[in-house]
Amino acid sequence: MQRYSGFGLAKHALSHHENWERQWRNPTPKKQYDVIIVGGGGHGLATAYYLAKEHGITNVAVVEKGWLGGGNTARNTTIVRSNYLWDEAAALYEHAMKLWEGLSQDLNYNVMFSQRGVMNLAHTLQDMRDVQRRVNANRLNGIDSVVLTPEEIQEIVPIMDCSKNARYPILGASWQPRAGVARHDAVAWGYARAADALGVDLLQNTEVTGFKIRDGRVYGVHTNRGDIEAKTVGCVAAGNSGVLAKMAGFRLPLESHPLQALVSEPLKPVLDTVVMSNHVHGYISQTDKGDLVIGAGIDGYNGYGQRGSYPTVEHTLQAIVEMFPIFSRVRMNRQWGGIVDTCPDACPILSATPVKGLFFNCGWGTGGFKATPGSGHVFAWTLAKNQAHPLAAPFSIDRFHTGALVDEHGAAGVAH
Ligand code: FAD
Ligand code: PYC
Repeated sequence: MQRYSGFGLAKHALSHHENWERQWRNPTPKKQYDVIIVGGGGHGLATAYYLAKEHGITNVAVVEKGWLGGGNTARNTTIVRSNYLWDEAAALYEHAMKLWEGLSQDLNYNVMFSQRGVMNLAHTLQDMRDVQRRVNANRLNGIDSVVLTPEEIQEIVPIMDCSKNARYPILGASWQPRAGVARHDAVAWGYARAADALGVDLLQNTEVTGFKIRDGRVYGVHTNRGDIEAKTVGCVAAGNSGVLAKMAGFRLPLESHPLQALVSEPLKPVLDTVVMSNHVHGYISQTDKGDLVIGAGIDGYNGYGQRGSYPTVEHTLQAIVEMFPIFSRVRMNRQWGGIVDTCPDACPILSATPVKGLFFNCGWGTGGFKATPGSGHVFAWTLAKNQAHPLAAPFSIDRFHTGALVDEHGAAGVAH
């Protein structure tokens, strides 16, 4: 990253932004690429970056209908952790965690990865049993995870009401110290800049409207800017994956739901970790700017609205204020929604499809931000070698026929 002296800062503060250097090109689509990635969110951009960097495949287009990182990448609450229950999921998310730990250096871009710890609260005896089971499973997989008592929780978060007569008494929590948050926009921009520098074409305002398929094999996409050919196409379109699968002539076992979040006015630093409660449907962290970032469980209906709704805000804030009475008079600034693509087992799909050469990376539901580097890394490998990466293999769509589901509802962190 560039460093500025005091004089440099003053010069840039007074200069006009028209002269700022662009971080990536705005190329005209070529007729043909080796690989097309549909979807310019964090996962699509990471896939393109690792294709170029690790496999030397640079004749790649990322085709994005809007602007880079404007989907769920820009709408999520940035929680990163790897404390999943089953070996297959834990291995995939821990692979991502290790990449997060070196990502700013790798991209030469500050993604503001902050390992401030993530706490998942337990409010009932069954919650506690689930916490203990998951923490034990995590430790067997070499993942840092501990069970906290209410006293230990109170020490880490002095402003939380941990008293026995709270409306939702806290019996304990799981705690992953290496978990935390990262800056979502910076993740998209860092991957975009690095992919562009390696020769990847980032095509914004370019919507895929259909697939060119002949004899059961893909050979390109139709877009609002004309047809583009490639023998390998990877779809990484989160909440729009079902729509794209339909265009290709098959169905995916996905449901699309809105998931909402909101932020408050900025406050002085009061909360230096992430607190989540699946039981009461609320979680909270504080950004470096001071805003409280608050999220809810998914909306209980299918939909493509990217808006917030008053009942969800009210329900979530009730839970937050019960846990944090200190926040009862904080004003909320903004609310929004994103479309999440949930699978029956709350795990992703990283898979070949019935159409040769066409692959899907989707189904991350409420929890894909944390997977961004790992998802891109293993999906790039899968596309480059036309073979499932060992960490991706358990997440093939075949599992919905064979029954080998990986049920991660308990670790999903957000109520489904
Ligand atoms: P996106 O960023 O949505 O990118 C997909 C892109 O595909 C979009 O830019 C879209 O415009 C593009 N696209 C779609 N259709 C087409 C088309 N036909 N042609 C071209 N382009 C197309 N996860 C966590 O791990 N931690 C969290 O704290 C967390 N909080 C969340 C909070 C909320 C409110 C929401 C909504 C989600 C949250 N998530 C969280 C989930 C996380 O945001 C997603 O799993 C992740 O960002 C998905 O990344 P992506 O790159 O696959 O999708
Ligand atoms: O998966 O940790 C998570 C998460 C937190 C908020 C939304 N998803």
